[in-house]
Amino acid sequence: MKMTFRWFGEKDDCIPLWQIRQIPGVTGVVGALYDVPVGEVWPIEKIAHLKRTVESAGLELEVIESVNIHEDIKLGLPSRDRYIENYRETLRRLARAGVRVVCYNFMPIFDWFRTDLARELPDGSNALFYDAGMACSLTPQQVVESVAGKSNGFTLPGWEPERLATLEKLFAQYKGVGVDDLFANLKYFIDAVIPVCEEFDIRMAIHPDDPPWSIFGLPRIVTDEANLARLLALNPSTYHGLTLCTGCLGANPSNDLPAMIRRFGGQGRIHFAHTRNIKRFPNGDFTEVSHLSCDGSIDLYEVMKAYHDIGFKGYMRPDHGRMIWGEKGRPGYGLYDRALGISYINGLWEAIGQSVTRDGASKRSF
Ligand code: DNO
Repeated sequence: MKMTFRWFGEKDDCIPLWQIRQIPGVTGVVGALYDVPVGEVWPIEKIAHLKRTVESAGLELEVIESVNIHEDIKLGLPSRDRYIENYRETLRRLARAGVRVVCYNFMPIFDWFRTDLARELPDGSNALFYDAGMACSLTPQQVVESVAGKSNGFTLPGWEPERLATLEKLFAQYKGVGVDDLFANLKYFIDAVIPVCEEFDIRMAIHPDDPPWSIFGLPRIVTDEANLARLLALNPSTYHGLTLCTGCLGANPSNDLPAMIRRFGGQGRIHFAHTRNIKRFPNGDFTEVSHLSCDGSIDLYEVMKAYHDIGFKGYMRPDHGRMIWGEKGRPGYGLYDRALGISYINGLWEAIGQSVTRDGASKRSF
């Protein structure tokens, strides 16, 4: 397992690389180019600059999150071929720069979705919150406005204002696009990029839908074990794999996360692990919490045990954290709580490895 930390770049992250370098166990950052319009080829010089910046801080750049997918690809429009060709070229360039995994999502219009970016928790910290009732009563436009107004001045990943300015048009385009269409459009895309991935040794890792159910009547397909199996079956190459996000998939209580990790990880199809906790409420609301198992609904010990049991060698990152100790920053992406999350994950990993070694069953791999 290789521990990483998401970083939004020199201009758009208030956390400097030297601080990330000092978090125990972190070997690399998960980066991206945020100023290249979705669908365009990533410029070689910009990739090289990002790589140099990260490496000169003593860190690796082996994971990109995300190379976003143009809506025309998700919609299956004839113009998709141009965007897919661009994507293939971006993959070649990233692979030549040493990137090994690309995380992406296939959610129509919206990326992750919350109703509140700073809900206060009993200990005075705050975190991202999903209010199920409010999610049904708000219009997409109201959601966009409320998210933009509360992001502490940062553009949130997946919530780029240019794209969301055309909401009405996008919703009209998705009329009549159902789950089967989305699967077919994903297959078309994956079949086109996987040969490049195989040739250049770079893996695709699709991120689950967050939350893992339909919003505003839009289809969503990366939601549960059956759908993950269906999407992996679209192309048998192990270069076509998953980002297993416990926080996203865990919002649905029927998702058995350790079982999914054992099944898909055991098949070599999990390339990237997002590890975090959430607390579900009986009315369908959920809040993000610290990574600690007893603070939320997800048993992180069982999650890490499953990764350990399958001998997970992929990349992991803590996912969102709370805002604690008065930190002001990008919602979900402060330094302190994510660093605490890493230390907790490292502790679980070491303890699981030690107990396994003592039983004589296997060796520690961290
Ligand atoms: C939010 C993230 C997502 C994720 C994308 C992957 O904080 O978890 O924006 O990066 O869905 O493409």
